[in-house]
Amino acid sequence: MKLYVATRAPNPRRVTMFMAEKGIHDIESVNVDLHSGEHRSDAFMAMRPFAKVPALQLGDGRVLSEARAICVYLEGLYPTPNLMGAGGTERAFIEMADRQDDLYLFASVANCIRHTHPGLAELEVRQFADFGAAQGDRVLGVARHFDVLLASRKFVTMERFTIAGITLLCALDFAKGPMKFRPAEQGLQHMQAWRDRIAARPSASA
Ligand SMILES: N[C@@H](CCC(=O)N[C@@H](CS)C(=O)NCC(=O)O)C(=O)O
Repeated sequence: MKLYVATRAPNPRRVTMFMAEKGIHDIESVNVDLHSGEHRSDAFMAMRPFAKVPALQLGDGRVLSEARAICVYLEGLYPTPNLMGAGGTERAFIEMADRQDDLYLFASVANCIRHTHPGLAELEVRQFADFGAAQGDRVLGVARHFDVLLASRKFVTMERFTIAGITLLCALDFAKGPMKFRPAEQGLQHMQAWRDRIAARPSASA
């Protein structure tokens, strides 16, 4: 199998961190240069028509895309440690938390950065600065919600580390770069403490 990733890109990081948590080391990693537009080449788009990373090419040639779908596949192949839930109830609660991270926080961070950062002008054609700024304001509102949640619990959901923690960390670390968003500077001490604790896991620097 081959995993197509890109340096510093947050969505591939969701998969590489997931793999590191599971101790998966036998999947070849192929770097795609987003800044030179390699993901829009005919060869890459033949495999991944939406021109995005990550993408996982299976041994039989089929290609899986979307970070969460790739993780579902890997969870099936490498079931321990369980990161996506054992049994329907756990799976549902973990998926709920993961999708909330993704749809409410990650997406607003990505929209803010993609629409306001000059370095991403070539990826986001056209940029809408006002929309980007409004999405940045939304990040703070969503982060406040997480701060309240994390005041009374060690993990985002369940009593253990799951894929929802990976998605939240990747979103926060993405915001830390171009948006310079640091929870502590916004008075979100619980979220900062959670972030620092999770960032110390070896998988976070995989
Ligand atoms: N929903 C997709 C998002 C993938 C995505 O947006 N990937 C970014 C890198 S983090 C990308 O490939 N961007 C290239 C572009 O937008 O042109 C997933 O979950 O994998």
